[in-house]
Amino acid sequence: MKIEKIFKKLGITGVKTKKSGALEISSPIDGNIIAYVKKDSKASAENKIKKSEKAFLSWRDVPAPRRGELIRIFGEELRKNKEPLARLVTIECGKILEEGRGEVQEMIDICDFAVGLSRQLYGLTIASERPEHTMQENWLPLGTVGVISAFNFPVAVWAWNFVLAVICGDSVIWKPSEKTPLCALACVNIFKKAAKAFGKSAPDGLCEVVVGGPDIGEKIVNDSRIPLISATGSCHMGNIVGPKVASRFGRSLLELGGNNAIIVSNKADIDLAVQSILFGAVGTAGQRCTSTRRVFVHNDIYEEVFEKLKESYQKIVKTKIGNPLSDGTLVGPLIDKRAFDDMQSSLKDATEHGGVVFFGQRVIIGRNENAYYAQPALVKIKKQTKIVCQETFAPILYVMPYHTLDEAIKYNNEVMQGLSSAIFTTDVREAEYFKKYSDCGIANVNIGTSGAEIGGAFGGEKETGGGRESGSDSWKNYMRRQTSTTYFGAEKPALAQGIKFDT
Ligand code: UN1
Repeated sequence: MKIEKIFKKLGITGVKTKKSGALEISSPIDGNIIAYVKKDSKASAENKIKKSEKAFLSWRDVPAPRRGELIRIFGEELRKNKEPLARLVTIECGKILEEGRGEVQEMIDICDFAVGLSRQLYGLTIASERPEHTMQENWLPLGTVGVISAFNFPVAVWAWNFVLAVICGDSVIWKPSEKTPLCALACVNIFKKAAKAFGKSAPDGLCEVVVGGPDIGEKIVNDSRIPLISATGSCHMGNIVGPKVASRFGRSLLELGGNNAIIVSNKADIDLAVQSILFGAVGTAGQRCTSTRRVFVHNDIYEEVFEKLKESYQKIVKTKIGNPLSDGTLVGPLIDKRAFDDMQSSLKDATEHGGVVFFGQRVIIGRNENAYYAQPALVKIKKQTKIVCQETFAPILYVMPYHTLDEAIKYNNEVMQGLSSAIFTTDVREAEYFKKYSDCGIANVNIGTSGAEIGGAFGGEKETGGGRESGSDSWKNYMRRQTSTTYFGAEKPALAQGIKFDT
């Protein structure tokens, strides 16, 4: 499918002609410019915020199960547009088509989840200490939600936020990554079709997109008309966003960096472990926040596991790196030159601190000098050095030995990020012990660190930001909680804590 055809299918128009001041969007597949996308000015962003605010005021009055119906239709539209949208994801961010499709499927899944949830926005009834009083908790729509998303999941992470916010009665203003605005434009068009089919009660402005750099992001972040900012990206970005939102007493939901580890016990099924490590470390060219970056292998099996990993890496390096749209490719390009340079500098640092690096070099695909493909790198290293403790957003896997489980868990927890973790073991005692003491938001047993389902709450501790998105009770982020006490007696109501106040 040609890019023009994809644009047409997804209703993206007017992006082929060069405009001054527009974002130049290039595909990491070959480095060529594919579109020019107009940036928002402060004034146009202001208009969009106003539109979102207005949309919220009518949308909050639509009953939640009806709001769910809109998301049901959106899910249907996504099913119809799955292939072109998956292709656009691949073209704009470089992940392999299979993973592009997976990302759109993740959107469809969260729609289904949200539809059911739209009839289950339950509050509590609470026992009152006073006679003839009832107490309850009401969950009410919150307002306009600001969503800031990253290039590596250009559609799914927005969808987690968007569809939950919509069933909760909120409107959303979205600032996608500057690298992937086309995906955002496509999502808005798909949503518009759903809104049209739903009818008049879906107001304009439920789904706004602002395109631009940090200045536009800052405008949203600082705006007290936006009660919640949900931001996905680096710890550095979170460090800017979090305090700014806090300073205006807004809420933030942060999903930031990860430096995820897998522990391979001497009681592990080794082949199972190797398979999962590969997907976690090499999949998405190491550009997921859940990517596996560190592996701790029990000393008794360290050499064996390392050799098996090396063999698998060798196969991938030989035949599986290439155009992410082609069948059989497992490793596509890095997003840009900067990502490649960061990867190289981390590998250099690892070498200087006792690591032995296998693979990790640049690969030229076609004659594309402006595309940055890299062999996934495998690093044999004894200790967790400073660079190992940093998140490099590239396919680098540091493999280190351990002796006791306590030691391995200590290493797992030693980094500043706390997103995902996993253990491979057939010993239930080890598995449960690990789950109890891993300090991460995700702790898996016999599956890898990446590729979470939408049904669970997604996010992590420490510098990962503490937010929880997607499944479980994450919807509560998008509503405000109200406690309500009602007196239904006819006499003078009692005061709480037994206080007497007789006049
Ligand atoms: C991200 O990289 O920001 O668990 C999100 C996973 C995906 C989501 C990743 N479901 O790997």
